[in-house]
Amino acid sequence: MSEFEKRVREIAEKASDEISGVDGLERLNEIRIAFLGKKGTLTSVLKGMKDVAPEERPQVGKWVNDAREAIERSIEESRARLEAELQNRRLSAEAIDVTLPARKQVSGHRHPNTVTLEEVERIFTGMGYEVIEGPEIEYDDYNFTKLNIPANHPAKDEQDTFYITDEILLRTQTSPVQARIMEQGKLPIRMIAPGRVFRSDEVDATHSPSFHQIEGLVIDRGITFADLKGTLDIFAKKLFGPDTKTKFRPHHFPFTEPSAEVDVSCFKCGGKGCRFCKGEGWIEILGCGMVHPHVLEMCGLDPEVYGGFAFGIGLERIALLKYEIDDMRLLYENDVRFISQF
Ligand code: 2NL
Repeated sequence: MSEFEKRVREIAEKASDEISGVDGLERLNEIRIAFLGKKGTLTSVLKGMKDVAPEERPQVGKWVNDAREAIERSIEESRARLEAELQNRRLSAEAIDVTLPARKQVSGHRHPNTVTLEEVERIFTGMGYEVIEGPEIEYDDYNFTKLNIPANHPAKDEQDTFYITDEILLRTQTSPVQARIMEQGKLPIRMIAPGRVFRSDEVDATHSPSFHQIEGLVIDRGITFADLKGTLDIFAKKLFGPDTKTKFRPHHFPFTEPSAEVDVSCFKCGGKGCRFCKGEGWIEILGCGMVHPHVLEMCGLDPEVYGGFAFGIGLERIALLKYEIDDMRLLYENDVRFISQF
């Protein structure tokens, strides 16, 4: 055996040993470069060709080429084996256990306050009203003075609230939003002002220091108490059903004159008296009245020319009634098992 043939065989055997013991694709590539690369062991044999007698060169060339092909073949086989192993390992690591219980998709639910507010807004926008919001932090002037509740007025005591400075407070009603709109002087006005209000009340089944109001205001020439009655009667029928009757009881509010509280016939017993209406047949739902001339004046309108009516609805009160919820605190706990019943 010639010296060349022996060298090529040794190289081929060594390559075969290393390839069969390979444990990764990177190592396999290193082996390929070590034997077949530009500076590889097998390539170096070809570089020794200049020392070979010309008639023997084709034979040496054939040995080298055969060895190269054999090494390339076993590298390819190893690569295929290693890639298959890698793929199998990945597949078993990423296996999905289809017998596991599915993850629950928990979805929320609109709050009963929101559902109720949207219904009230739908009724009034349907009658041509705008929905206007304003700041929860207000000037004492807009919250009280312009609404005919001057300093030392007893109504101010009742509603006494959270002061930030002597002049700035958390609003106790949403009427300051309406006072601001009157001041802008664009008439006529047909609006409702929904939003959060604050009062220093203790928490119980029907009270909370923070709750929501929807106040309404209509200002134009020639508005009468009949407009007020007709509007709120339609509102009550749309909210509680077409058989609902309304009753206007005289009342007093500082910002309206005359003023009234509105009762609706009990939608559970139709007015006969039951546990729900505590035997009365009637349920109070809101307060209202004709806007006091002094309020109009303080908000820049001439009471000789313009007049109108206003009303205030407690959103939680309506939501509790509509959904027959007996404790206001349930509305603030935000337990989705409760919320999603409505
Ligand atoms: C109630 C009573 C009421 C008003 C709110 C109002 C607003 C302006 C002028 C005059 Cl800008 N009045 N609002 C009027 C009467 C009653 O609310 O018991 N709410 C729960």
